[in-house]
Amino acid sequence: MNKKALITGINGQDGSYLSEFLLKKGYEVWGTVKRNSVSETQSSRIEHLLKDGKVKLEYADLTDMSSLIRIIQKVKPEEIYNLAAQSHVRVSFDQPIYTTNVTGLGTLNLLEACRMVSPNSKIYQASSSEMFGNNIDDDGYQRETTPMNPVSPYGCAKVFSYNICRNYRNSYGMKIWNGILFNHESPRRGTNFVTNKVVKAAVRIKLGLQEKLHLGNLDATRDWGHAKDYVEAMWLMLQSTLKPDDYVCATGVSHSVKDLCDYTFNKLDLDFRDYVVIDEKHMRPEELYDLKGDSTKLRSELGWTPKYTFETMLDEMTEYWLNKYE
Ligand code: NAP
Ligand code: G4F
Repeated sequence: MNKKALITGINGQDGSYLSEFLLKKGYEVWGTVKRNSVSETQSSRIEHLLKDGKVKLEYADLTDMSSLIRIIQKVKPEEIYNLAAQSHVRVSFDQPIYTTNVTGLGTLNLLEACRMVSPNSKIYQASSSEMFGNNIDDDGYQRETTPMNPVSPYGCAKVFSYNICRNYRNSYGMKIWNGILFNHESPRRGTNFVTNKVVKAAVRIKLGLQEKLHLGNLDATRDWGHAKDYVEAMWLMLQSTLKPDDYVCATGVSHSVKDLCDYTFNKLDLDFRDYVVIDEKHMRPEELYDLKGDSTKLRSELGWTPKYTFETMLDEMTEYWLNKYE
């Protein structure tokens, strides 16, 4: 019998890559989607997987525990990947209560649903480097032991989820892993996150479809990896024969938003300084300045290695937008 996996937020960037990854491994893949008035939108990233019923979808919302109980009861999955969230940091300042309800309390709804109807399912929780805030160890990295000091409503909600997962693991012996993932991107990344926003705009400028690119803080640095590499890390955690644990997943290399602009525009024979406009609208009330992760634990205990670099990832994203417009 094939193993069954349930992915919350299956139509997100990570959900779509994880579905492809698990299907290749022979899993029966189930996913939850949030109802949208435009039905194409609610499954746009996984349209290619819906043909032949490869992936099975159910409506559910992290804020509606009854919907979670219903689907977990129906599927009884061996593995649950909790990827659903209001995942945009800037938006979390505009919608702090909604973000906390979904990204924080939503996780508790899922844990309770699981404890009631499928306590033996293994659970992956999508924790985030945003939880560290501006805390950095003396050697310049963040790792599993770095104290958490979130600087956004999103970060605060993720810290709650991280802690409640550890609490349910310790209190009830539930098999729960926190993957503390640093930023990961791809052509499927929402275009309101900085990487895909920059790449899409650079291509449009090159093709004469756009004149300027409005951005916020160019000095912030991030450890950017590729989502395809990171979904493999999620799966590796749930296959571990060691006790359930928390793992940082990162490339260990960081770049500034300025470096990102420089590399992307240069590849298209453009100078970003001619096009980028600094716009207060994209600044955050509190900024997380620098992220660089040490994933030694994940690499040494579970054998994870990323295949993409910052440059090969941006090349793939540029190629995607060029093909799309040409
Ligand atoms: P994403 O593209 O924003 O996908 C999030 C998914 O969650 C979407 O399918 C979204 O549906 C769904 N969702 C939103 N609110 C929901 C609700 N109330 N109930 C059920 N589903 C809901 O995010 P991602 O980049 O794939 O990230 C996956 C997870 O990893 C998220 O939890 C994110 O916070 C976390 N994370 C991401 C990164 C990163 O760099 N990508 C790093 C660390 C952690 P709609 O599209 O219909 O809104
Ligand atoms: O691309 P971003 O919006 O990603 P951010 O805030 O780091 O959050 C992402 O990564 C987290 C992991 O650390 C995830 F948990 C979270 O779900 C999400 O996937 O912004 C990156 C940096 C920030 O410093 C921001 O201030 O880029 C800066 N930035 C500058 N101009 C901008 C812009 N960000 C966005 N989104 N849009 C701009 O115009």
